[in-house]
Amino acid sequence: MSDFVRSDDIRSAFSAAMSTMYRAEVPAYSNLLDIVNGVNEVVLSSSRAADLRINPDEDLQRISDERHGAIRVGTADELSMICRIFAVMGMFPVSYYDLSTAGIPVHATAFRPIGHDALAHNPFRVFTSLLRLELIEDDALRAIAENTLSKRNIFTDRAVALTKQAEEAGGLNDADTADFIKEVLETFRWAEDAIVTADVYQTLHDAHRLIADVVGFQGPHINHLTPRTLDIDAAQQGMIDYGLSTKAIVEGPPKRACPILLRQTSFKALEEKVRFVGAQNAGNHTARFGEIEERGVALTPKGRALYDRLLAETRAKILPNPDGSNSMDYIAELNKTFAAFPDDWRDLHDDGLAYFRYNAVGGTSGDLADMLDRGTVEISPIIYEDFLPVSAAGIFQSNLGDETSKAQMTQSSRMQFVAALGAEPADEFSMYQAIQDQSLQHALGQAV
Ligand code: OOG
Ligand code: NI
Repeated sequence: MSDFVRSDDIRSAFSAAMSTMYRAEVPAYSNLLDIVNGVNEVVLSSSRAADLRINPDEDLQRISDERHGAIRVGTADELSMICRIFAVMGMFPVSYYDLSTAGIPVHATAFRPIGHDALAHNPFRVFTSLLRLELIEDDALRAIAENTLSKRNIFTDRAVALTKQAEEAGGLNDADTADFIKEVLETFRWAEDAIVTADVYQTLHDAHRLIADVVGFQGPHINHLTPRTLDIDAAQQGMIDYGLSTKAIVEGPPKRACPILLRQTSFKALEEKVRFVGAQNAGNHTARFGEIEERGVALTPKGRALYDRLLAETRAKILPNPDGSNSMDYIAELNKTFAAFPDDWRDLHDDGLAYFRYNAVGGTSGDLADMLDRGTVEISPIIYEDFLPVSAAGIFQSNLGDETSKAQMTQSSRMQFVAALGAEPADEFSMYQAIQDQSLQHALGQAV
């Protein structure tokens, strides 16, 4: 079926269209892109680029591409349709994230490409949360929310029809692809018109801000798009210099020679004008924000366990105040605790803490360790493509809470999520492992 557009190309085009739309909707996002691109150029032309071991065939051209966005849907039907739409773009659900442990009434997955080639082509991903209505305690309010959601349709008829067509025929041609992108974009577009009255909005908001954001509007507007920076500390400083009000600290691991997992920071949500049903005057809603991220090497289960332990240890000693008043102390403690995490590519590799790709640069055979010592095989980090599910707050809360009942709740909510999605999310570790195994086979095949 050579006249079908490759799903990788549909995803790239969709990601670009989404970015263009969001740039027009949220001008500060444009500024953020400029800041990040400037920082990336500086890093790429410095000696740091070599130290990062960026894989040239994989990462160089994709760094300035969009990295991730996020939406929140309200019903199982919405989630399963989104799943089918993303599949047309070669994006599949990976991992399950339970955010209720951090006091947020949603659970989520990330739709993203899988496999080395698709990721190298365009790694666009969308963190997609499903509201957990059952966590609304007030029966009357829950009924209002359910009723409101049951009446909305977040997809255009044409988007649904083209998705079915793609599923049945096995793809979309050029013209249909253009149409598909345009129609699907409508689901992510911001619309000022709320679908509830100001009173209902306020009651939903009082229950949880996020409930008002999901239930109050016609669709799951994209709430942020996050470019990838190669130096988040420099980019954060750029945001501050530009006058964007950023979060006090960068989330995740500390600054390191060999970056691991994911470090993120954001600027605060915009206050936007909305029109509530039946209201004379405009109201306000805050939803959309800007975020940047620095991605490092994906960790193995052993590496991840060490990361989780060191972060929990740090947070048991000091929690960052939202106003930034103890940021310096927090960062100092984080650095001190993470001194226990090896910060050298070869150590991370040899200790089985992180995933790598192998590249044969000289023809040889023998022991892998020898080849690495001699430099005939080189390693480059496999970049982490997923998310850090339980934020610091979540880790802290689970330390306080009743572990057993939490575990049970997580188990049952996961099953609910999988049923809503209509698919089992893939396991992130096994996918990194597969990429590593494949590259080793390939490198050894070349090295013999
Ligand atoms: C999604 C938050 C998760 C990230 O980068 O960790 C996320 C949301 O706020 O809807 O995007
Ligand atoms: Ni994000």
